[in-house]
Amino acid sequence: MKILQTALLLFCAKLSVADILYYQPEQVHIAYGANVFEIVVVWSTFNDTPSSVVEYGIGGLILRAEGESTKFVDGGREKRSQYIHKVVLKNLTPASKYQYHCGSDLGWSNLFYFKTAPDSPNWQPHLAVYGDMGNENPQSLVRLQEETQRGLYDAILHVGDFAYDMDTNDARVGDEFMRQIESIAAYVPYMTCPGNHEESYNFSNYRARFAMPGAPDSSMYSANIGPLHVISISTEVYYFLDYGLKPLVFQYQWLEDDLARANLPENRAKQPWIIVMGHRPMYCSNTDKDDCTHHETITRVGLPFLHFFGLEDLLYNYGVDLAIWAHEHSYERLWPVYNYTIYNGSYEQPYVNPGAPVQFTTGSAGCKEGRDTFIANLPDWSAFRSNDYGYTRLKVYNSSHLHIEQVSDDKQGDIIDSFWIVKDKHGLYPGSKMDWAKVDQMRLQSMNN
Ligand SMILES: *[C@@H]1O[C@H](CO)[C@@H](O)[C@H](O)[C@H]1NC(C)=O
Ligand SMILES: *[C@@H]1O[C@H](CO)[C@@H](O)[C@H](O)[C@H]1NC(C)=O
Ligand SMILES: *[C@@H]1O[C@H](CO)[C@@H](O)[C@H](O)[C@H]1NC(C)=O
Ligand SMILES: CC(=O)N[C@H]1CO[C@H](CO)[C@@H](O)[C@@H]1O
Ligand SMILES: [Fe+2]
Repeated sequence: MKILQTALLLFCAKLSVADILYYQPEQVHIAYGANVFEIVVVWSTFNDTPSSVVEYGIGGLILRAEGESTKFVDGGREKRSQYIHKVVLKNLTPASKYQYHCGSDLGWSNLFYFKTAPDSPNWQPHLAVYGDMGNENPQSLVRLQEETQRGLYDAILHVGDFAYDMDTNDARVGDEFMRQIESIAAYVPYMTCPGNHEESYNFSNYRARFAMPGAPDSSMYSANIGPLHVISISTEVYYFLDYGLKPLVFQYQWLEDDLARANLPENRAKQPWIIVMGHRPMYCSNTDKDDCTHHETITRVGLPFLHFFGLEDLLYNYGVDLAIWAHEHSYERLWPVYNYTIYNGSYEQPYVNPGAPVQFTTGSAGCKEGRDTFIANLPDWSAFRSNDYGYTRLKVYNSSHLHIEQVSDDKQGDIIDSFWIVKDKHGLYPGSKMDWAKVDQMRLQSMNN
């Protein structure tokens, strides 16, 4: 009898390890779908489940949506695999708190919640923004957890460099990081762009784990978040040229199309604020040997000699309001600068109708590489810099006022820098050379759709 019991126990134990335990959902995170009333729920299981389900609703789990899973095999030696499930929740009711859990009949996640945006032109989205956080030494995480769960933010922008690195230790570091950020990313849309630490195996960990809106994959997309048109790009296509020029050229053309479309009057009226986020900055005054410490950043001026595909001209010509970068493990705010010329006469009253895109770098959320230092002299285009650990808060008040502040983790959450961008009107800068043929082309395209 005893032997039979033990055998049965062993059999069950074996079953549970192989067939039950790994059906349990983990690494839950959400993102905006095609619009802010669509939420994409993403999670992982180590064995596949017959279905991928989110049960959700306002005040109870009364609704159900199904999606699908994709097998992801890491490129490392062990070829570890997992199943990444994606379910899109559509037509959500505005300004509502939804509860949800995800999984299948073989196992459900914890109960989470998110709040949908109001369906109003007066919505004032409030975002947390940072890059370079890491699985080890994620300095800003605890404050972000606290503030996210207290409902301070509508969404988060993680500007590249996630886990250091997601593929490390056969992608176990990626799994650990995704578990770590569940405490924020399961509650507010976690919007991303790839950084250099995501490069291994052709950015496959990044591509597989995040589900950003738009085609063809999570490395370039745009999202309308109330009055914001947020464009996310990969600066890495300029640096890892062993993947060829095709990704760079494709992205450049996609970006110009997206900017032209965003500038159609009917679109710019709804989303006056155009923000571009990418991992590596065009300007920086750090001491490390990065491209931005030299004069000619490849993202800024384009390919060597030919100078094709430079981003600075594109951002300037299409009236981008704000560019956000990371990668340097510090915070640095710039005066409105174009081609090393500052387009603002008054340093005391910054950013009132600035004559060029405003930009800042926020890559100090932590990570095991620590802080980056600055060169001794403050360049004239640099307005403020600090290498305190921390992150940025961005809040849009209305079509004329956008506010940004930098939180220091070293100083217990104190604000070490804050500024307004104030605009009477959005659109082209005095010297902008927008390609109007491109805009017309986008107009035709949008009419045909
Ligand atoms: C990298 O991945 C992209 C997207 O999946 C693919 O189109 C491209 O061909 C890949 N490049 C290489 C060199 O494998
Ligand atoms: C940028 O500045 C450089 C050097 O001052 C100049 O040669 C170049 O023509 C400028 N580019 C543009 C697009 O104005
Ligand atoms: C926009 O918001 C700012 C900051 O709250 C406020 O001072 C300003 O009056 C607002 N403008 C309009 C047109 O509501
Ligand atoms: C507020 C302010 O000083 N704005 C200035 C920004 O830069 C342009 C171009 O140099 C000036 O004309 C504005 O007066
Ligand atoms: Fe980086």
